[in-house]
Amino acid sequence: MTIFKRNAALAALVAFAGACGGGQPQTEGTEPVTTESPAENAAPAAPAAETPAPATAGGTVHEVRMVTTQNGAAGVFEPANLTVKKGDVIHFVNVQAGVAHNADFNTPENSGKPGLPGATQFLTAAGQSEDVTVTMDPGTYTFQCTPHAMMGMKGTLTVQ
Ligand SMILES: [Cu+2]
Repeated sequence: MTIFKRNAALAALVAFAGACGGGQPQTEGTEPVTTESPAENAAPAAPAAETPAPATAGGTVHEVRMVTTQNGAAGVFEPANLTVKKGDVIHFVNVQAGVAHNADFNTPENSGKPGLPGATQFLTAAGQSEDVTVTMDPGTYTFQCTPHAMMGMKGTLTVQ
């Protein structure tokens, strides 16, 4: 009888030990993982860079006004001196109707210089214009209005 009791007690002890054998109940590493929302902030596409208008074949356009003076007896280029780059365009425009002006680079001062453009037509109407492309190499050139050159209608072009 006593043996039986003792065994029972042992069994109980074992059972108890067994229960505690595991030690502290281990919480498996189940740290709450806050899963970031996978919804990525779809960054708005960068606005397309402003694409500048493609440069035209010509270079910078320089306007030179042909202004009549002395009641049509003479004239001046405005500006009379300008600096450009090869490939630029000179936009000659007549200001006053009734007086003919042109722009001619075939002047005595330019004699022998290569690449000179031809003379413009005679511009007689107000606002009439003609473009001249700078084809000369760097240097200084004189241009004039054929009818009014003797009256001082001349200009100086510096090509850089
Ligand atoms: Cu003139």
